[in-house]
Amino acid sequence: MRTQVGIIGGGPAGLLLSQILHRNGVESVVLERRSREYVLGRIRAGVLEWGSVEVLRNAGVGERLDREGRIHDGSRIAWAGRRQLFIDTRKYAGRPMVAYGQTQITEDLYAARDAMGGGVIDEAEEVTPHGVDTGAPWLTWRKDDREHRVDCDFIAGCDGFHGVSRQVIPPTVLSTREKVYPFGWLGILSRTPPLDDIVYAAHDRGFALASQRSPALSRYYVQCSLDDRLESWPDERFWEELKARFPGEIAERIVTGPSIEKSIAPLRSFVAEPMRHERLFLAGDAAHIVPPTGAKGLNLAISDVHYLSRALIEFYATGSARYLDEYSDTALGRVWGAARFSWWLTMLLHRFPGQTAFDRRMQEAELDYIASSEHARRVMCEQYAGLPFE
Ligand code: RFL
Ligand code: PHB
Repeated sequence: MRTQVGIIGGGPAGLLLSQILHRNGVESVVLERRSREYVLGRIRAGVLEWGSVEVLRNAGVGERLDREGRIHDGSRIAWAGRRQLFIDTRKYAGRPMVAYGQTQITEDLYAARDAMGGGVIDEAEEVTPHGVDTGAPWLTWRKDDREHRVDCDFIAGCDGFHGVSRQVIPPTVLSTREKVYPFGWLGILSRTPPLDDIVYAAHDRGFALASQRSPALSRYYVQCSLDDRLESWPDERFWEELKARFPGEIAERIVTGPSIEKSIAPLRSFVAEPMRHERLFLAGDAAHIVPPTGAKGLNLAISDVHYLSRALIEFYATGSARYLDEYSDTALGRVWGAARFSWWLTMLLHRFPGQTAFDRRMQEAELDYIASSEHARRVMCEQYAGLPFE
C-alpha cells in the first residue's frame, strides 16, 4: 500500500487533517488503535474558539456545528462565594465562543471521511513509524492477526499524549517541558438542562465548572484529589459538592439528575519541541497538553492541523517546503501562548495543597482587579477567545 501522508491517531487532530488533505487532493491513511465505538464514547472538550469553528467549516464539517453549537458571548467566573465577572470575548476580542462537544466533532469527521471513502483503519495494533529520517518513511501495524505496511512521503503523529510518534524522535533532538498539578478534575455528564452560561467557580472548597453539550445535556466538573476514586463520588456527593462551590443564586439554578458518564482527569502542562523531526510532524496532544481550565487543548489541536495541512497542501501543489520548514516554529508560537494562559488560569482558580490564607487572598485580589479593570479584562478575553492564526 502507498499513500502521501500516513496519519497515526484517529482523534480530532488526525481525522481533521485527513479531511482537509482529502479536500485538497492529498491522499492519506489514518491508523487508529481503538475501535470507533471507543473513540466516540470519550467525553472531552466542549468549548471552541471562533477560529476553530472557521477551520471546521472550511473543512466541510460545519453544518451540524452551525445548527447545534451554542454561541456564547463569553464565559462567567464566580469567586469568594458571591462575586462574579463575565469574560466578554465578543465585546473585548470581537469573537464569541461556541459550545459544541468534541464527541460531536469526531462524529461529524467520521461521517465526512466515510462519505468521501476516506481511509480510516481502526483497531490497528502496534502501529510503528519507520524511516522518518530517510526520504521514504513507512508505517507498519497489526490487524486481524496480519502484519500491514503503508509507504508514505510524510508521517503525521496525531496519536495523543500516550502515542508512539513522539517516542521515535531522538532524545538529543527533542526537549520536553512539563508541570504536573497536584489535583484532578472529576467530570460528569447528565441528561439535564444546563445553565445558560459556562461558569467557572473559584471557591475555598476547590474549583468547579458548569458547562454544556446541548439544551438537554450538561457537563460539570469539580476539582478533586489525585487519590480520589470514582467509587467515592456517588452522584449525590458530586451534586452537593458542585453546588457548594457556586454562589447561591447560581447553585439554585443547577438541575441535578443521574450521571451518564463520570471520569477523573489529572491536570498537566507539557510541551515537546520541535514538533517536527525530518519527515515526522507532531500535531495536537501528541506534542502538547494543557490543563483544561483555559479550554485550549482541542483548539490547539485544530490550529496545529490548520498549519500542517497548509504546509502539506502547498508542498504537493508547488513543491515548496517553506511552510513545512516553518511548521514547528509557527505552531509552537500559539502553543506556548495557550500553555501560558492555561497555566495562569489554573493557578488563579484552583485550591492548592499547602496554600496559605495569604495565597488565597492574592488569588481573590487578582480576580477583584480583573473585574474592576477594563484593561485586565481585555487582556484576559483576547487569550480566552484564542489568538488569531498567523
Ligand atoms: P486525542 O483526542 O487523544 O486523539 C489521539 C488518538 O490517537 C489514538 N492513538 C493511537 N492510534 C494508533 N496507534 C497508537 N499507538 C495510538 N496511541 C493513541 C488514540 O486512541 C486517539 O484516538 O488527541 P488529539 O486528536 O490531539 O485531540 C486533542 C484533544 O482530545 C484534547 O486536547 C482536548 O480534549 C483537551 N480538552 C479540551 N480542549 C479544549 O479545547 N476545550 C475544552 O473545553 C477541553 N476540555 C479537554 C477538556 C480534555 C479533557 N480530558 C479528559 C483530558 C476536558 C477534559 C476533561
Ligand atoms: C467542557 O465543556 O468540557 C469544558 C468547558 C470549559 C473548559 C474545559 C472543559 O475550560
